[in-house]
Amino acid sequence: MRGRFLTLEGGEGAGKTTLIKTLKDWLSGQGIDVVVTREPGGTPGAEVLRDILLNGSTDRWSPVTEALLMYAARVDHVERLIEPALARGAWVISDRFSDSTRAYQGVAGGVSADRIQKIHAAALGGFYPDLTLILDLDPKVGLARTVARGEDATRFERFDTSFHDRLRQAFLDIAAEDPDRCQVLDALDAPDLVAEKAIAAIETRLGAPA
Ligand code: T5A
Repeated sequence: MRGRFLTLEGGEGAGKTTLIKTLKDWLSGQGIDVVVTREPGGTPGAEVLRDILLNGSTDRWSPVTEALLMYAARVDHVERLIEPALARGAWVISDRFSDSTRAYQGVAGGVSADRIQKIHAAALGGFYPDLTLILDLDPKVGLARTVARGEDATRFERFDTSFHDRLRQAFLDIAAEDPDRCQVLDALDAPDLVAEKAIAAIETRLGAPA
């Protein structure tokens, strides 16, 4: 049986990586083959593109170029890792996917939704996640969490406050446009509660893992 494709989305420091660890343990505990991955990245070629996308000055790439580079990485990721895993019955959990391009390069970066949709269709046809969990958080809180972590800021973390405010609204709008696929979670909750609500959403929307 084909596996399931689950994506986590949200602004900076929303808690995706933290939640993914719990979801992986929960699914593995039920005997499910789980593949955890991330975007941009996930395959050797896509990780090379991640490096040039996340490092350097904020104006290194225009939003359109970023979108095209994100999709170049995404096609490699889908063809070489995600599709083969789903075909063998594994569940794939990706830290970010196409909604990040819609939000970051689209709404926050100014590339029209129509243009991004055309890039998606040309690159991946009708390939979308089965379920997307959107971690909603005040960007000030999320960015403070990433600062507290002590790592160097990525290009995107260094964009201005209004960029991050637009991002938050963009993810909420994506969820409202596609309620069958997307579930919003309050990322201000404690990690255990976020995980409890995420598991409930997976069971309700995808059925008990088997
Ligand atoms: N991008 C990506 C685009 O612009 N377009 C695209 O198409 C794609 C795919 C990726 C960047 O690329 C951009 C978006 C991003 O800017 P990244 O380094 O992978 O860069 O950045 P993020 O995906 O934002 O990941 P982060 O690691 O910064 O954030 P997470 O994974 O959401 O957060 P996490 O789990 O690491 O938590 C951050 C801190 O908060 C704590 C954790 O312990 C950690 O210290 N924490 C909580 N604290 C309190 N309460 C909770 N519920 C907490 N959950 C976690």
